[in-house]
Amino acid sequence: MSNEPLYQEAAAAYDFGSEIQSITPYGGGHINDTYLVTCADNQYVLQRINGFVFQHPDEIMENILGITRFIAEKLAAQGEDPARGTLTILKTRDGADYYVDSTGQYWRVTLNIQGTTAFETADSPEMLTKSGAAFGAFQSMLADYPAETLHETIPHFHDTPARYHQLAEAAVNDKMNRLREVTDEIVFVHDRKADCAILMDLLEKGELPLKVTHNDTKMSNVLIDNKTGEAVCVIDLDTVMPGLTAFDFGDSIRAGASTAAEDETDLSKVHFSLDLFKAYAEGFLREAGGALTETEIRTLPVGAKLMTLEVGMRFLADYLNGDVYFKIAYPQHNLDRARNQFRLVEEMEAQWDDMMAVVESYL
Ligand code: GN1
Ligand code: MG
Repeated sequence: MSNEPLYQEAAAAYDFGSEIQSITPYGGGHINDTYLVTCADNQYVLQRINGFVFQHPDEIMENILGITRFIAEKLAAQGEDPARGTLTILKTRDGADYYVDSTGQYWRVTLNIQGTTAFETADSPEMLTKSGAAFGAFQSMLADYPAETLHETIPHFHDTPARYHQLAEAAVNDKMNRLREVTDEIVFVHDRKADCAILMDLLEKGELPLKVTHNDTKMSNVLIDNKTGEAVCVIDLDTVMPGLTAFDFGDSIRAGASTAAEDETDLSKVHFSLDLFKAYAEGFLREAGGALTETEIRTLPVGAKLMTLEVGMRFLADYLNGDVYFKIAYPQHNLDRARNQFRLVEEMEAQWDDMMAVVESYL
């Protein structure tokens, strides 16, 4: 075995149609390793699937192939270009949908959608309305997808009480001896323990329907056209699974309706913007609203609060566990992210009645 970097071994498994000019790290994802492969005639995205986070990468690829084919057919029938509107998986030289390298890690390649950008936060309310419409349309398009064929890529992904439990376990174990630094944060979460169960309880009682959802609808998972500002394509399909509409709406709000990046440490800059919330709701409900029940619409703000609290708990648990899940750039990164998300939760609570009024105007 040579000691060339693994991404080069992976790239060599593909025929890109023209000579590779460069392979460079790409994007801001916290989980997979992503590279942009620039060739003479085209660009591709090469990704190593994180095998710690995703225990069955083959099942992920099966999900993604099914979903992208389904969406591609619908786009083609509407006269739209599937190569821009959804991800296209490139086959290996051996005709496989992914490559397993000499160390057993999984790689995949998609066409890079040219002339687009993934934004960490929205530039304007209009951008948020467009990304809301894109995620709303994504959910509508998958409304008749055979959900029973989807693998659950991460079980209990948005089961907030389960996430609470994982945090409690991390605190009890206190592997890194960091618990003493985070007592305020633990109290913050504990005070909201009852809230964690709101959505899962409604699901269990049959009052909220299970849908095919994206489950990771942050702003940077929709590509925006550099020229027109239109939302072109929803990406990062690793967590498409059965879920609640409130998960997708809520996760977008968490990321998109904040005035600062997810890891901004100056908390005086971190605000929940009701205007951005309104803007996203407008786009999302225009595209998905027709199919939603009254309870689904009324629980959208709960989704926003719980997705924010939940990922804050996940960052905090990962900090306590020694940063084994999310990529970090410095030792306190996960703690800073958690504090940032909890600040947003507080701001949402302070603007709760206004959030409710926005969604109720759609009933
Ligand atoms: C992770 O991979 P990325 O960066 O899109 C995480 C999401 C979190 C997000 C927080 C599979 O998403 O659940 O909301 O970080 N994905 C997984 O930025 O855990
Ligand atoms: Mg992701």
